[in-house]
Amino acid sequence: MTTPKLYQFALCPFCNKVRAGLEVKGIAFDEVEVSPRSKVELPPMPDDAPRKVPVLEVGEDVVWDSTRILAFLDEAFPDTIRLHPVDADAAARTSEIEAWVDETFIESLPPVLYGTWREAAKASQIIAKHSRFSAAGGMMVKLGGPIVMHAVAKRILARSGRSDAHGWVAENLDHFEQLLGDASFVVGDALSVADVAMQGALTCIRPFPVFERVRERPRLMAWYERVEAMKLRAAA
Ligand SMILES: N[C@@H](CCC(=O)N[C@@H](CS)C(=O)NCC(=O)O)C(=O)O
Repeated sequence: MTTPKLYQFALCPFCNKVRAGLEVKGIAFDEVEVSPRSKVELPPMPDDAPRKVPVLEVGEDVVWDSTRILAFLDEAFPDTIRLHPVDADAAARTSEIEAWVDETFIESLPPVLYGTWREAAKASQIIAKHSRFSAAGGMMVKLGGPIVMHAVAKRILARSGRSDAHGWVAENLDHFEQLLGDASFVVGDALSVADVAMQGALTCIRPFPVFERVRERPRLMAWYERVEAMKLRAAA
């Protein structure tokens, strides 16, 4: 089989969610950083497919949408750790939490990735590290992207009716911590797509000041590291 290719933006939480899935499964992959405006790097896709990342290409298969990609991985790589429980109740619970991560938690992230100029500068550095765009194109992505995203982040925060971006993330962390309780994983006693979605999204904010809000919660941090250790073991 050819090496899977993940088409991504380095700082897209949905892409980090898929990366976490690939990593816990120990699936080696190549990453292609996509230009945010033109998205010229994307592979050919049907007309009705959204021109969004993440997109995963595995041989002839081109799959888009993080939720669909993680489901596809369980089918396409049956010898790897399964992310979707076989038990119907557990499966429903994991999907519910995955949807909460996608719709509620990830919504609160742009204001802590780009909300202050310090954060936007950090974002720019990370994007630069992943990009292999031409000098002019690269400059547009490194500087233009974070400037545009700074404005978007401000709009998202205003729309939420809040003024404290880090406080918003902290509220969401409270919710996830309650779901986790004292358990090792968020649903049942095995890793699932619910853990992968949240841990991937958190990995996206790890280099940013807001990650302090995770570090200051021992139970949450222990869970984060538990999933991280599974990635390292799968890679070994
Ligand atoms: N539901 C999709 C959401 C993907 C998504 O919103 N991706 C954003 C980046 S975080 C994107 O590609 N935006 C580009 C655009 O809308 O032009 C998923 O789970 O993959």
